[in-house]
Amino acid sequence: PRAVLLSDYAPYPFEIDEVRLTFRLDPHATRVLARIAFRPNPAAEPSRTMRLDGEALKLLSALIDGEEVEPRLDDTGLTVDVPDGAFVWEAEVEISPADNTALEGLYMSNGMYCTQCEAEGFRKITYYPNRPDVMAPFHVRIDGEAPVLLSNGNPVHFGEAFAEWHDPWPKPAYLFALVAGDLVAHPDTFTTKSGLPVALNIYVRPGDEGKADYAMDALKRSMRWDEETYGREYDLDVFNIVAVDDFNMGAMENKGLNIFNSKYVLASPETATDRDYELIEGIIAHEYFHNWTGNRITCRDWFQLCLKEGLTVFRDREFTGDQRSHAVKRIDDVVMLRARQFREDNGPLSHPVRPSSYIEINNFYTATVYEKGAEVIGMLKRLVGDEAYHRALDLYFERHDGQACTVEDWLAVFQDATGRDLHAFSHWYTQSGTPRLRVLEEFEDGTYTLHFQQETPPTPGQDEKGPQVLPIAVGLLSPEGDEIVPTTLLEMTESEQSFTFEGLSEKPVPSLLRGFSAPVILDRATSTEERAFLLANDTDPFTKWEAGRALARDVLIRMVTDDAQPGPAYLDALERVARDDTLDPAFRSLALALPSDDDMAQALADGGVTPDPLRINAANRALNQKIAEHLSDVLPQIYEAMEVVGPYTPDPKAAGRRSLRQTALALMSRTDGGKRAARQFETADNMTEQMGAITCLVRIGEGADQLDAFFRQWDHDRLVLDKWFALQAGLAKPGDTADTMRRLTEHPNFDWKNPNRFRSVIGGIAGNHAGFHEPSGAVYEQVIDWLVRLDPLNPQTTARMTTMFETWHRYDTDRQEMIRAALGRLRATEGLSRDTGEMVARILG
Ligand code: DPP
Ligand code: ZN
Repeated sequence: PRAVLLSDYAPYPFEIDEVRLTFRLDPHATRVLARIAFRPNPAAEPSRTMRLDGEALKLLSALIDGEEVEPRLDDTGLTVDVPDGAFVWEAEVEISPADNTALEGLYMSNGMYCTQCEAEGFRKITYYPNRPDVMAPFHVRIDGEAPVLLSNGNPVHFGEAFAEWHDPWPKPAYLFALVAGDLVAHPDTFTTKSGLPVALNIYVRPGDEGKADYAMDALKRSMRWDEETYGREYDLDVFNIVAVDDFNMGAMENKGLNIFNSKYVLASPETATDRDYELIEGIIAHEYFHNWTGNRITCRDWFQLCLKEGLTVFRDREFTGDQRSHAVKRIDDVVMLRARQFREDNGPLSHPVRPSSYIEINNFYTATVYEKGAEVIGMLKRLVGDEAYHRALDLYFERHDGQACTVEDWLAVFQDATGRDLHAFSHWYTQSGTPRLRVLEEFEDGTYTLHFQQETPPTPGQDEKGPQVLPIAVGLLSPEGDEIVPTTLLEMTESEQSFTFEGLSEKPVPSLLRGFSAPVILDRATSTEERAFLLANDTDPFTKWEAGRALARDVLIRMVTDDAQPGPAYLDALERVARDDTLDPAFRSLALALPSDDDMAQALADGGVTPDPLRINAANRALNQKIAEHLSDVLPQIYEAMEVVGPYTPDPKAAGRRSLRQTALALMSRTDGGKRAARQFETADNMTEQMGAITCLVRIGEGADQLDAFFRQWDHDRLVLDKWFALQAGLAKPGDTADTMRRLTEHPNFDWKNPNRFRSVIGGIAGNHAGFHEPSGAVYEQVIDWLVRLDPLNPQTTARMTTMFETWHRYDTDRQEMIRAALGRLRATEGLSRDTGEMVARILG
């Protein structure tokens, strides 16, 4: 397969005035009639042949201006001669949604028709210039028996077994959507700031009624927030969301008809955890916010994916921060960024926020494009300030509404709105790798100097790196713990740079990279005492938490490398946090948690030590045990004090209390044999507490009866059963992991064709660091067996799962060889998909 290059971009030779589609639905023989009005694109080279993309389509007829034509067909589309000037293309194709297991294009899920067209699924529906810079209004007619027939835009006409929809907003084909099925609406209304009424509906399967209230509430809050924060109003008469059980991704922002993985819509207190509620809120917001950042202003080509994704992630983070807690949200996001994006950036899959080449674009919906893309926006906002940021965004919407844009357009808006030269900053989009930031300090005659040095290690295809523009937010504390210099932004642009603070009476303690102001790895030799001091005294919640995290990491490293025991400085500092009632419970819960085993493997590898997964896991357990013993007085008090009385509500305050309570329960379970957890399992009336209890039990090797009871209680609920599978996969003991995986995948409820279920087991194993890397390599082999099996059916999910092997270079030579051999076997599979082929080739390097 050939790589697509950013440098090869050329505009499409034709524009489209209107697309009219008619669907005659049938599971095995759906007919799609397309009538498309083309005319030459004045901005492109004139062409008398037209290329249309198409895959797995049976062409029944093709006409231009009413005359039959004979296009030249090939594997990826067709070419046809066209007249001079405007013309109308008409084609009828037949497709088989029931046989579409890739879940891309038009497919079926539980008897319901649905679509997924991002990035290039529309070419499996009809012949079309399937690229985001070709935008058109769509008129869609659906003929089908299903009671609910939906497409984008506004409804224009309904009748017996048909529906017509019109979407007046020109859009790229990746935003097309169609849904047909036996669905129940959860209706509501919203009135925009300008007074326009919008009919809102969330469609779910019969039986799931009553599980859409929270998503609806989140949607209305998102709509209001985008009006108030960005001045963005909704622009159609209706906004529909549909929950689908079989979905490769989280959700999709199709114009006026968002389609969601049901996992991110359906919730009830009995079936969803606090974390599920928070994800639903965030993803509903994310997809809604795409209406402006993605749909009204879209991407010129797929290299610009971060233009919509980085910005929309940034916007949904701001929203969640406003709805809940900015401090907690920032910490959560940094934990995720390090776990996923730093990990990616440190291995063979490292790529820039804007890649310059791909084989399969679906492989670039990555943590780098999304999360690092959002970090880049956050840095930009910090550098220009809040007011200028919003001025630039206003200009962006004003200048580019209705267009397909590039990163250059985005940066030009900031340059024009602020007068700032952003050339150096633009390297964040093109240079891959995580910068290492080294810090030395100096104090003399009342002057305190911070010397910074940055370096970005080589990454695939990029050996030489220049310095990045780093916004470094810094505060200074006096040795007594008072803040003497409040948060100040230092702007680093060179490889080496120093900043001074004058007029200080004594050497201060620096609080560096407040709010995690740049996505870098901070490297600074510091003492346990100083970290404990910052954990106790820092005013910035992120750096306060970070100090505790660094303490825990240092302790774990010494436990792994020197068999050291955790010292009192760490344990006492932790106890002070645990006892500090002035802190937000959600924050306290985060501060008491340890870095994951995967984080520790990365930290050890960064320090030149080959990580041993079993030792890391043993150290984690030993440290948790020590903490539990050290905090044995205070944990039961926390557990009692954080009880939330009354009926369950998913609000952030109650959720924060439950989170801290769960942290206490998890620690106490290390020393009480699971007594309290078993009691909580009996009495829990909500999934957060039920799941919390059973997790504690399984983690300490107990809970067999509870797992059975849980299964019997929930065997009818797909989303809850996913949790049951994921829990066992994620917490299997290293020696049992291969057997556990076999038992789970042989279970009658292991519906491996359902991406959520597949991910719950195979992804659960991937998250079980010691289990995945158990020394015999048997788990690697089993995972590969499953990827070989899934690939012909669902290349996208298979390719995504290969990232569990992206860190192979960290480990000892035995593991490296076993992983390489296992991946080699996948690579050699007859007929391997382009998706998986590209990923395996990149991972193996
Ligand atoms: N564009 C989608 C999103 O919202 C991709 N599934 O991220
Ligand atoms: Zn998105």
